[in-house]
Amino acid sequence: MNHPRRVQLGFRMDEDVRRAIELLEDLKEIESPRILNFSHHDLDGICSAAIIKRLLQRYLNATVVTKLPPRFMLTTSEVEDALADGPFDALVISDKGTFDHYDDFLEYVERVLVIDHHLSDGVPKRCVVYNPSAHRSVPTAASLLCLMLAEELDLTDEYDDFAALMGCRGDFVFDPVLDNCEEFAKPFIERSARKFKNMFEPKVERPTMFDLVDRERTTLINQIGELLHAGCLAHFYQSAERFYGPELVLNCILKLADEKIKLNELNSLGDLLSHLHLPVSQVLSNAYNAFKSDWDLLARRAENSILLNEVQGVGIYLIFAREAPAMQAAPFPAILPYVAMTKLHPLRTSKNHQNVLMIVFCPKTQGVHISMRSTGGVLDCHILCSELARRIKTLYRQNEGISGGGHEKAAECFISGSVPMYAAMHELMSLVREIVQFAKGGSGLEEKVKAFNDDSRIPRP
Ligand SMILES: [Mn+2]
Repeated sequence: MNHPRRVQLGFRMDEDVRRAIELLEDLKEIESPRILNFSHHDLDGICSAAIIKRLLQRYLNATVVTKLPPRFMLTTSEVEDALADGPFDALVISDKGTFDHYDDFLEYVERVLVIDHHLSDGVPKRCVVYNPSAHRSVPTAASLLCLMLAEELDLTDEYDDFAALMGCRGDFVFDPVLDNCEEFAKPFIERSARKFKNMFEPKVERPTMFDLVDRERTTLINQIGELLHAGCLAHFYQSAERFYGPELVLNCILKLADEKIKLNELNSLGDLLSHLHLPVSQVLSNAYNAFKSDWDLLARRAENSILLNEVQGVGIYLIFAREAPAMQAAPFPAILPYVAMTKLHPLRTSKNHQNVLMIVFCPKTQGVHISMRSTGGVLDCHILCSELARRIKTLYRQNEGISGGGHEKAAECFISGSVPMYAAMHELMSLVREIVQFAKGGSGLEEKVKAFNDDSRIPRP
């Protein structure tokens, strides 16, 4: 038995966890079940997919088909396409949001399990959903939730731990240099810091995309996270067009386990790459070099952000810029929003705000991508992005191609289709002006935010 690791208090008592466990236990009745897993194409989603695949192969002797399509929300046509490979006994949707239309997939597959940590836009009622953030924000990563489920069912090993740790890294759950961490993940991160001491040791090297406050030091875990994040983008760079980045990264993580690489003996990225054989190691390091030069380019573009206003201690800034040339077609936050994140803390300190909210307005090949990143405070990125998407949908009577949401401190809004760029900017500015007026008119910003909240049907206590 490997259950003394009762990682999170009350985990087993959670009704949603119990239903998720039951669904997986029931699959034991089927000899070698076929399971379809759709996971988010970012680092956390890929790490979730790695943990799910390893668990289901071990525990159920299952055949697991993993799909990492380049958009966040899973659609019916993607499910239909995947079913061309034959029927499945279960569909697992990980780190891809919690949407009520996920219930529709029960028409195609008998069991649907959603494992997620995004704020919800409507919780499905008939599938099994494990999402601690379904009704109020509980910052964590989907891969940690997958690991916790795996620990309840079966023996896990250091490679599952490593995958969950990388997922937490990708989703900014902890900062190993500052030694801080979101509450939910604390027991796990503390355990990992003991297990992978080599990866948590601060060192004076180039700061990574994950070093948001201390830009002097970094750690190996942040460097590996950045390398793998760049790997997820590999197919956008010409040298690696025949590889699909997310699959490449998934295979790297699985390979470390297959080859039993001693993770606690790695000392540098070079060590890690040397275990990954050609051509994969070459593709990864090329993508990483291209990523770093794109980063420097975008850091210059993001230098002159514009202060729009300050609302109850939150300085609201705007960056209006294009993505790196290779990323202009990426339908997700590729590099620029991460660059913007590194500007939050310097602005907070130098301009004396309690908090900073950065809005990144980025015209792309297909429409406009608006990202919001904040250090916290009264403005909630998820609510603002959801509200913006809702307004533009209503104005343009268009549902396809417009979406918004995410987390309190990081959210996205995608606007494509027939909506012109100036209209997206106009609606964004009206929203900001409204918030400012409410705040200054004394009628309580919380009430306004709550009104958005009710409008967008996001249940919160
Ligand atoms: Mn995630």
